[in-house]
Amino acid sequence: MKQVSAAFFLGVGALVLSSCSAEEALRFGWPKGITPEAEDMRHLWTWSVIAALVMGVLVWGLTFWTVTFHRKKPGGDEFPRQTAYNVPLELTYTAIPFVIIAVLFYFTIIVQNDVEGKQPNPDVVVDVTAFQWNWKFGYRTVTMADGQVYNGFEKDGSPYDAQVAEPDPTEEEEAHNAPDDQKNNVRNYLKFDKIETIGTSDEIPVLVLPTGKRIEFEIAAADVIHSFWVPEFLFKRDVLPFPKQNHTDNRFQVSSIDREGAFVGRCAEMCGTYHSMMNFEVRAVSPDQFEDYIDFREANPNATNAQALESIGQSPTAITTKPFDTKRGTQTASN
Ligand SMILES: [Cu+2]
Repeated sequence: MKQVSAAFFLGVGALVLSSCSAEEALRFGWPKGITPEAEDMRHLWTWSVIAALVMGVLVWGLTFWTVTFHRKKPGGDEFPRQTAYNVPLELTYTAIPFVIIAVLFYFTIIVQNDVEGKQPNPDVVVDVTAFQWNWKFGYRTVTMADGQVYNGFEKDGSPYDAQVAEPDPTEEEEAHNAPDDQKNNVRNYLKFDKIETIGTSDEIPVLVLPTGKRIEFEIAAADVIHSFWVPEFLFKRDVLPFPKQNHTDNRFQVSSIDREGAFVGRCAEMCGTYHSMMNFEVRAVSPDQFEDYIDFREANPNATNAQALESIGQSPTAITTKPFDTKRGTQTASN
């Protein structure tokens, strides 16, 4: 047993030495989270891996002990002592896995409840719309430092392309009278806000958010299933069209973002040809800068998001990722 524990500590020691720090080693490959929820998940992950390693070392130890010290002796033909149908032994090794599962289950539920926990009146509510192949972010409500609430909600959507074309009254009438299953084609679950950031093929959408504030995301897809993923949140959730009919909880919160900076976001659900270019960026800024940003965008509805970012001294374009070059049109038959 002494050798086994020595081997374990050697293994952990090697892990620690091979990386920059013990903290990084104990993340076992996960990114450094920026929300309290991410930290909770990281603790669960770290302890689960340690538990699995302890169990692994025990099993490997027993395996090697068996094959090393209980080999067939040269010349000896008799069977070793048989222990099949040993009821206490079998009960023990049935009971132990149940205990392990129960412990893992308990801590998983605790962390899951924490991650999925929502509180009324979050400081910022963002409407996230995913579409092939980009993102739209709208600021629905923002509670300012003086307690004033900015309300930027404009309307629920009709069909998605109705934001450019006026809805056709006959179409609306038809949709209204359509059988229930066809009514589902009316995408009035989509949200439109006064301040919106829409990504294009040339520009990565930068979602500006304040640090230290509770933020709610309401996610919905305009077409197929996408997935909202910010690796540093250690969290992703599928973005479905028709969230209600698809029985998905399309709202989640982070209790705060604890570090300023730029963090890449991605679509994590294979959603078609340009799925891989469906990136965005979360730009976490101080609450003061965030208020200035909202004020600027409110006062300058025709200004671009890049101009608003510049007005608060931030890089106008994404830092963590760049638009994907499809190289269309530059290729000829010969290359
Ligand atoms: Cu997607």
